[in-house]
Amino acid sequence: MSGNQERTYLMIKPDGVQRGLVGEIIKRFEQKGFKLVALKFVQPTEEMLQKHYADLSGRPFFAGLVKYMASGPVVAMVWEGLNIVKTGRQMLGETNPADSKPGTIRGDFCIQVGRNIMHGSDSVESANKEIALWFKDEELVSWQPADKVWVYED
Ligand code: IDP
Ligand code: MG
Repeated sequence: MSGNQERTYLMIKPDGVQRGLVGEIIKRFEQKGFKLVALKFVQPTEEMLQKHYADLSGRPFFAGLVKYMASGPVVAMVWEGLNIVKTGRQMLGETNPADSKPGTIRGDFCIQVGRNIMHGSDSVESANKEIALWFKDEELVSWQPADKVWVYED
């Protein structure tokens, strides 16, 4: 797999959905030039979220985090592109919106860490794990964007 095919798992959290930010968030990744590989609108179970956030299970905010994340539907997505894990995190901003720069998603659209509207994988390894947790292989769509040669040098 070439560098241009790096993938990340992005998820618009229940507050992002409730606040009508789905289109705005997806637009930013589309406009950047990244490629959408999979997308679904789901009501996650607490069990899924406990798995998704397993690394944080010892943290005091874990129960509240799972409850918040299960409080409504989320938009689960896989996106692809050169350095997308790192760039995706930069587009999201810091975990705490208070530390996020204007121009980032969290910097522009939210205020508190417990309502930070969006998830993005923090490494290629966790991206692969998260993609496998949220999507079946056959849900990942293979297609060639028509603008590929205008986004990448080769
Ligand atoms: P990340 O989403 O930027 O990767 P993580 O440290 O992986 O940040 O935390 C996962 C999620 O847990 C955060 O996005 C946020 O929703 C929530 N969270 C993290 N720290 C706190 C906290 O101190 N209080 C409440 N929620 C938190
Ligand atoms: Mg994280």
